[in-house]
Amino acid sequence: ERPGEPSFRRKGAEGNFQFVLPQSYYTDKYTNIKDEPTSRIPPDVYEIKEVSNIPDLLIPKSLSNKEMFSVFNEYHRSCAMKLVDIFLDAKNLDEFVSLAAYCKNVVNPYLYHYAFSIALLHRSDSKNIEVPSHCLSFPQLYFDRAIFARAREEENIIPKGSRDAIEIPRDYTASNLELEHRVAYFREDVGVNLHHWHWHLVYPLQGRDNIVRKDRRGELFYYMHQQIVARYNLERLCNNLARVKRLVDLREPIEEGYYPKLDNPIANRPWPSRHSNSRLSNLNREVDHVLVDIQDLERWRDRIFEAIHTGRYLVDGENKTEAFQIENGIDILGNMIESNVLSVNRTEYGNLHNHGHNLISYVHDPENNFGVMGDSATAMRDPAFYRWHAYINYMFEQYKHRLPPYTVQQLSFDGIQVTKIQVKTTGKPDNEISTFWQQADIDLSRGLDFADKEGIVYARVTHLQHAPFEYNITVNNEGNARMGTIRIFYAPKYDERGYPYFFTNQKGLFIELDRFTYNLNRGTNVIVRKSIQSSVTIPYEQTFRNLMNKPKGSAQEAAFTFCGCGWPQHMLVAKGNTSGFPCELFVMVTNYDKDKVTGTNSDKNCDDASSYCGIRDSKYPDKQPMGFPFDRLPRENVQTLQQFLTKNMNVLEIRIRFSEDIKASIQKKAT
Ligand code: CUO
Repeated sequence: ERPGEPSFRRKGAEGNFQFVLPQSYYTDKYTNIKDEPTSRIPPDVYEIKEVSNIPDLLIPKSLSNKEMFSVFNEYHRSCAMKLVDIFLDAKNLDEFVSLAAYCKNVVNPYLYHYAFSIALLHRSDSKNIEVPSHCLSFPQLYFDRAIFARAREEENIIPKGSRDAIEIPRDYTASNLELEHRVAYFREDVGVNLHHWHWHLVYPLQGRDNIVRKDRRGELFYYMHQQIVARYNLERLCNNLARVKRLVDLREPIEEGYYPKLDNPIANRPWPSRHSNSRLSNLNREVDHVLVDIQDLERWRDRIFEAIHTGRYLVDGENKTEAFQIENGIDILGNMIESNVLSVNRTEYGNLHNHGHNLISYVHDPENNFGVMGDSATAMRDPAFYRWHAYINYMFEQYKHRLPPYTVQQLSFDGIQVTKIQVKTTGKPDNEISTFWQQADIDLSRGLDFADKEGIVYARVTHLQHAPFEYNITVNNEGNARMGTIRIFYAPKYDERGYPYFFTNQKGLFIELDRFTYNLNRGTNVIVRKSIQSSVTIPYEQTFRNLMNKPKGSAQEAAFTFCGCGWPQHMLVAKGNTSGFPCELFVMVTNYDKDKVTGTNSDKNCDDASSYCGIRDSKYPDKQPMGFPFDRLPRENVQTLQQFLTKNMNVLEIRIRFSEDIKASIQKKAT
């Protein structure tokens, strides 16, 4: 990239533009480049106009160019949101582009990328512009640091056409002798981490109302992270590990160490590691404006529990309390615990979840640079992430368990019966899902400074994959034609000891696989639904194909670059095991008349993964509480899943069978 070139491309038939900067935009260090002849510039030229008012960047610039930026740090966020405001205030797209180009080399590059991406997502005139892929801009945050020297070597020494993709071994952070490493393929998956980075981009913690105040965002914070913990727990059970332990006591040593083996592209040094049994400490990081004691977190936690258990919270600045209402109590609690600027009372309930990230991220040395838990792009790599979020989830559960159980009537859909469920995979026995390793190649060249701008070097990653499958669901409708919502979840059938679960223990392990509406005719309906249609995932191509170099301006390029938020399709189901890991697949049909939400938009380009990400510029498309029907304790006398079922639900035992075969999928020989 030429310095100052904004990292995005305008989409459309015209293809890509090369951006030409006004001379005055070049900072001193690039003076030699600004005098270069423009003949190097290809024909599609977009000339950036100089803005008449140079923005005041004092606040964004106060974070140095060599410091890593953290979304969990309030001061860093304030710097970024100031820049977001500047971008949002640009009168039109040309002015926005011009401002973006001006700011690119002036402010911290990581902060810039974050602020620029938020502005792109939230300006009405930039909806058709792709958000730059985080993994292409900062590959160091996603791939083993060892490959970058090799990538440079390939690019320098090996001529185009003869380069091979650089394979990243699956065991690069440890080996399976280290128990926690058995689930490293989940924690370190590129798609999983991209999803988490993207989710926090769509739901920033502070900023203007149209950025922060999104429908049920506090509830979605709870639900999306609850599902991550449920998915991680299932993955652990498949690998003979017990469910993750909550980080209950902030003063106990944290058993799990973590060695990221990643480079920090901004600070230009490796990410710090955490050795086993490290203890959290109070933080006093003057430069990052972080001053927080463990005791602060304990106080906020206790106050939040008091609010949960009394069912009332203290209103900010007033000597009165308000009750959590059944309709939005979980949303209020989500904002409070996270905590974002919508929190009802930050003085009283503080900044619990974010400072948990901060405390853990500085554990190795409270006076040094933060570790992977401090960045939403890398946090999910660390076993401590799941311990902290399992604890946060426990707080939400405490609230949910105080709500009245759903009655049989609330759960039922009169005249509707789910009579049969089948899961089919081509070439496999019925009701078996097949998993294996797959390899994909990712272009590293965009995020690295290669001398040869045309050079491409691929990293070859190995990730979990499953064979595509379909659900066949038979539903009997005794009434007239009507619309139903089909909800599909699954959970492990047996616990760590091989015993069946009590419903109260199993309900938190249910993982959403899909939710969709279906027009039910009178009589028998056979609903066929494919795994790739899932409402929790984005397509495989969106994770991997858009990480490859595509022909400029091609249809392929246009198709996969929107909205990166969504669980990656290749991680839809857990790994299982070689003998066929038993799970229970649950299907429920509910009445769409009660589920439908007025005022939702469909955004065909951006609603693939609405269950975990919502829909852009729209209300959350389901009226039921997120996680329904597993979010509350069951009615009296229900001890097992079978006892919980009403006629509009059914359960099927499935097996997930893993094979060690490695299949090649999207592989490109580098050119
Ligand atoms: Cu996503 Cu703690 O919120 O990482």
